[in-house]
Amino acid sequence: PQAVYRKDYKPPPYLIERVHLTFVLNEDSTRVLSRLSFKPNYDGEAPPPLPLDGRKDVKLVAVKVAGEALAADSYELTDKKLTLSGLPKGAFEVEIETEIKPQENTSLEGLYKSSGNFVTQCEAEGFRGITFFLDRPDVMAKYTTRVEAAKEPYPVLLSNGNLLDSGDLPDGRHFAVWEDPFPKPCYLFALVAGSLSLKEDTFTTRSGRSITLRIYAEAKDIDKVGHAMRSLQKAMKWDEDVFGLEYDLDLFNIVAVSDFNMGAMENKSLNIFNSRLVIASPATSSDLDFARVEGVVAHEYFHNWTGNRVTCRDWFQLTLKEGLTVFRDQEFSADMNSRAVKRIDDVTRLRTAQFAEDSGAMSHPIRPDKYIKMDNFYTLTVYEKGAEIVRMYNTLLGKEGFRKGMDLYFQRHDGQAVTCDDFRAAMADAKGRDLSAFAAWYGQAGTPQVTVAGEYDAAARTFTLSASQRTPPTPGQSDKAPVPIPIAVGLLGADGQELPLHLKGHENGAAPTTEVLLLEGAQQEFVFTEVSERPVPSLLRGFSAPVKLEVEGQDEEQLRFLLAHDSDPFCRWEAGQRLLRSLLMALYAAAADTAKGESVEERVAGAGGVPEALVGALRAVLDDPSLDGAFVAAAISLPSASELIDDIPGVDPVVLHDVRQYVARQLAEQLRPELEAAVKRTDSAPGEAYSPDAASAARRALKNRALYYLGELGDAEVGADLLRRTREATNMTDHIAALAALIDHPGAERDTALQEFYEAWKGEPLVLLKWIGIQAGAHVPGNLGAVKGLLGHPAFALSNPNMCYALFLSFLRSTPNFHAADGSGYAFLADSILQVDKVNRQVAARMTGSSAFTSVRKFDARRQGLMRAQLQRILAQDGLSENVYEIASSSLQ
Ligand code: DPP
Ligand code: ZN
Repeated sequence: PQAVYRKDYKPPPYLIERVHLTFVLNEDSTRVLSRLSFKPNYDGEAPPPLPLDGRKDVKLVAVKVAGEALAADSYELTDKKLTLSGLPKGAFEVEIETEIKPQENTSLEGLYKSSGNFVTQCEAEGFRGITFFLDRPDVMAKYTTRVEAAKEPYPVLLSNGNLLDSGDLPDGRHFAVWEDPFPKPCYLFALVAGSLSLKEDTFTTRSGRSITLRIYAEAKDIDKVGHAMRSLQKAMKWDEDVFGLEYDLDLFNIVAVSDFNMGAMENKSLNIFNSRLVIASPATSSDLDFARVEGVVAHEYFHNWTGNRVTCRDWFQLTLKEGLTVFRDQEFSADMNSRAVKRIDDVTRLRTAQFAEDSGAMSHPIRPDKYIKMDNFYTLTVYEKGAEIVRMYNTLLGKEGFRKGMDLYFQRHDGQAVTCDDFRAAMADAKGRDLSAFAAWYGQAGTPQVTVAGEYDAAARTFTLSASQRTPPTPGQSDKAPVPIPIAVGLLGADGQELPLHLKGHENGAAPTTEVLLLEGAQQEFVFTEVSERPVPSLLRGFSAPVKLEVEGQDEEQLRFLLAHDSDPFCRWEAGQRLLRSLLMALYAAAADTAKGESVEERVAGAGGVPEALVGALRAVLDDPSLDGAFVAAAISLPSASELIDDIPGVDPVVLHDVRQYVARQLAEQLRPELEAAVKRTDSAPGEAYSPDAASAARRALKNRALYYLGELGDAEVGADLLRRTREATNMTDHIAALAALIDHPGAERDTALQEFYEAWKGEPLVLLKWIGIQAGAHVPGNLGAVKGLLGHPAFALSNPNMCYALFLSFLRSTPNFHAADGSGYAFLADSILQVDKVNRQVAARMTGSSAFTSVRKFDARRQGLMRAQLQRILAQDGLSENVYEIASSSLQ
C-alpha cells in the first residue's frame, strides 16, 4: 500500500464549479449521472491530464467531454483512477455515468443501505465510491442533486440544500431535486432515500429568520428524538450568543440511521447520525447517553461554520475543523451543564486514551505527516489533543481575544479550504500576538513532561517556580523541541485561601489569584513577589495544557491539603488522583515482586495496603454535601490502568488490574458507612420523574459510583439490594448502573439481572448494545467463552458497527480475559479483526487501533511475544484491507 505525504501537497490541476448529479435508485443497482463543469487551475498553455478518483466497485458506463464520447486512447481506467487526457483549453464539461451496488456495500462508505434505506457517508473518501471525481477537500463546488426512486419503499428523498422540485414519475416512481447554494467539498455531499418518520420544529435566528428543523428516524424511534431537537435548538442559540454565528439556510435536517461507522456526519444541511447519538428516552438511555446526544448534535451543527463554510485544504489539516469543533462542543456542554465536571471528564478521557495513543505505535502529531488510509486518522489525537491546542489559544488570548481571532478567521477565509497555519495566523493577528512557536504542537507527537519545583524565600518574600519540559521520543521522531506550555497557577496560604499574585515582570496593578505562566523554553523560572507566607502551589489549573506534570517536593500532606481546599475544581480533583496514582504505583511495585508473598493480595497487604490518611481525605470529600455529586463521584474514582501503564515498563496488566481491584475493595470496606449514607442521601424518591438535567444527573452519578464500590464487597446483602434496584429502576441510568455493579460478581443475582434485562429490552437494539457491552467487558475470569457465545446470539450482528464496538471494544477492557496469560484473548481479537475486515474495514481498523496491539512494547516479554504473533498472523492474511494493514504493520515495528 502507498502512503500519502503532507509535504507532497499540490493544488489540483482543475477546479469544479458546478456539479449536477442524478441518482436513479433501484434494487439491483444504482445509476449515477454526473455532469461536472471544470475550469483550469494549471500554469502554462497545455491542458494537463485530469486524474479522477474512483474505486474498483464503481463501474464506468460512459464518459463524455464537451458532449463527445471519449476515444479509448483519451482515458485510462485503473482500480483507483480514471485519467482523462487530450482535454480542451479553458473551461469544459465532463459527463460521467457509473453503476454501483449500494445493497452490497457493507463497508458503509459511499452510498449504502441501512435498514432498507439508502444513505451516504462520504468523509473522508467515500464519494469516489459513488462516481469518479476530484475527491479532495480543496475542490469546492455548488451541487444540484436529483434523486429518483420507487415511491412506496422510499417516500423520503433528501439531499443537501433547498428542495427545488419534486413530483411523480411513471411506474410508481418519484423524484426530488435539491440545490445547495454553498460551495462545498464532496465529503459533505449527502443523500437519503427511505421510509422514515419525521419530527419538525423551528428555530428563529437572531436576525429573525425562521429555520425549519427536521429530525428523521425509523417510526419506532420517532418519539425519542425530542432531546436531540432541544439540543439542536440550544446549540443554534449558543453559537449565535458566543460566536455570533447564525445558521445560513432555511432548513436543517438530521437523519438517524442504525448502521454507521462514525458517530455522526456534518453534511451540509443534512447531518446523518448514528442512531445511538440521536435517540434518547429516560427508560432506554443513560445520563451519559443524554449528554452525548447533546454534545454530538451540537458538534455536528457547529461544523456548519467550522468545517463547512471554512473547510480543510487537505486531510492532513483535519484537526483544523475537528480540534476546533471539539473545543466548541466542549465549551457548549460546559455552559449547559457543570463546567468543572465536564472538564474533569474530558481530561480523564484524554489521559486514559489519547495519552496512550501518543505513546504507542500509531503516535502522530495533531497534523500528521503521512497516512495510508485517512480513515485511520480520525483519532483522539487529532480530535481531543487538537481541541486542547485550541483551548490554549483561548487561555492565552482570553475569551474576548479568542472571539476576535474567530471573527478574523471567518472574515479572511469564509468559503475557502485552508490550513491549520491560517487558523493560527488569524488568532495571532487578531490580538497582535506572536503565536508562531505553537507550530511545534502541530508537528510534534508525544505528550510533553513538565517538571515544576517551587522555592520560597521568606526574607525576600518571593516564591520561585522553576519549570522544565521534555517530550519523550515517538516512532519516527527521536528529537523533540520545546513547545509553548501555558501553566495556570494559583498559590494557597496555610488557611486554604488564595494569595494575591504579583508575577515579576507582569506587574500591572492587578493582583489576580490565577496567573498563566508561559513555559516556552526547555527550562524557565517564574518569580512571585510579595508572597507573605510559604504557599502551597496549585499548578496547571483547569488542565491548562495537555502535558504530564510532575511537581518536585509535593508531598502527600500538600496533596491532601489541595484536595480539601483548592478553589480550582480541576486541581482539587487532580490532587486526589495524584494520591491514588502514587498509591497504585507503590502497590503495583510490591505486587509484582513475587519474593514478597504468595498472592497479589498478600504482597499488597504486606506493603501497607491503603493508608488511613488517604481514606480519611476521601471520606471528607464523600461526606461534604456541598459538593456536586458528579464531582465527588469523579474524586473517588481510581485513575485508569492505561494512565499508569506508561510509567511501568514491562507491565503485567493483570497484576495491575488486581491491584486496582484490591484498592477498590479496601476503599469500599473502609468507607462503607459513608458510601451507604451517600446512596441514601441521593436516592430518588419513589415515583420521582426522570430529568436529564445536570443536577439530577450529578445525584445519580454519586449514588451509582457509591453502589459500584459497595458491589465490590461481594456481600450477599449488597447483591440482593442491587438486584432489587435493577427491578425497581425507573430509568436506564439506574438500571444499567446496578447491573454493572453486579457484573463482576458471579452468582444468582448477576445471572437473574442479566436475564431480566434481556427479556425487558430484547426489542430495542440500542439498549441491547449495553447488555452486550457489559457482559463482554466483565472481569470474571474465564469469561471468553461467554463472549464468544454472544457472537452467535440473535441480538448480535457483525454487519452493524455499534454491535461490533459494543462487543469487541468492551472485551478489550476486560483485562483478565483480554490479557489472559495463555494468549486466548489476543487470538480471539485477531480472529475477530480478520472476520470483521471482510465486512467492514473501518470497523476492523478501529478494533485493531483501540487495542493494546498498538502498544505492544509496554507489556511484559511474554505478552509482547503473544501479541506480536497475532499481529503477524493478521498481516499474513490475504486480502487484508489497507486500513488494518497500516495499523498492524506500525504496531509490529
Ligand atoms: N463526522 C465526524 C465528526 O463530526 C467526522 N467529520 O467528527
Ligand atoms: Zn467533527
